[in-house]
Amino acid sequence: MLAINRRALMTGTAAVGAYTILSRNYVFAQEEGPFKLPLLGYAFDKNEAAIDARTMEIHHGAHHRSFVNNLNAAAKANAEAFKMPIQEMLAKLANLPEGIRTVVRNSGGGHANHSMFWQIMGGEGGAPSGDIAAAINAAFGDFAKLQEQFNARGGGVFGSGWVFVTSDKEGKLALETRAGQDNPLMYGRMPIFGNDVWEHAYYLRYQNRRADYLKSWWSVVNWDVINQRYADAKAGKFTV
Ligand code: MN3
Repeated sequence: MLAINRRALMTGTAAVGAYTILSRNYVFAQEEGPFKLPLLGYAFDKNEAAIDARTMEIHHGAHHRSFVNNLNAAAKANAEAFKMPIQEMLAKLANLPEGIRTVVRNSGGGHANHSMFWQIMGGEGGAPSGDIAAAINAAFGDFAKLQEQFNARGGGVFGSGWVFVTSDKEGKLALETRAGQDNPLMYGRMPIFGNDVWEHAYYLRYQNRRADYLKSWWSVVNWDVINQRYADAKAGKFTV
């Protein structure tokens, strides 16, 4: 039954895009266009130590996909404006045509934030290594102090938003929180890593216990990817 449905759906959605996920009772169609939902790069249960597989699946397949679909719909109607890479659009939000600013801010920010989020998880957590470790010590004292401040700031976000460790071009790190799907690129800094504190990111396992989610999240961060993002930021090669 499942296989038949899947085949029918794959065929039936050819007009709106070849990419579909059939998962339990959920089917998510993807619009065609320049924006793609990035693959996770690991199984849905890879972050089980902090985030359950079901949350990962819905968060990636439905929440993130809706940002991608919104961007593709906007790009269809404003092809010229969307020729700019997304990191540039976010950095130059105020200069974009007024008619697309909101979709770029919300869905472009959401696409960038979540693309980062999947990349920087799927790891083993533990203590940071490499250049990022030294930069954390320089900016925050030590890793334990960063975690304490990061968790406090993330816990303090009212409603939906994010907590980030950001870098400037010189590699100086700072903590920042943003409401909604705002991305640090909109404020002149590069997000090296960060945590999603919207309820959809943690509600199934943690309900209202955001502090517990923030605490356990560190066990799945991927320091190799974070080091690569940090190196790209310093080398002027940062994307999203
Ligand atoms: Mn989210």
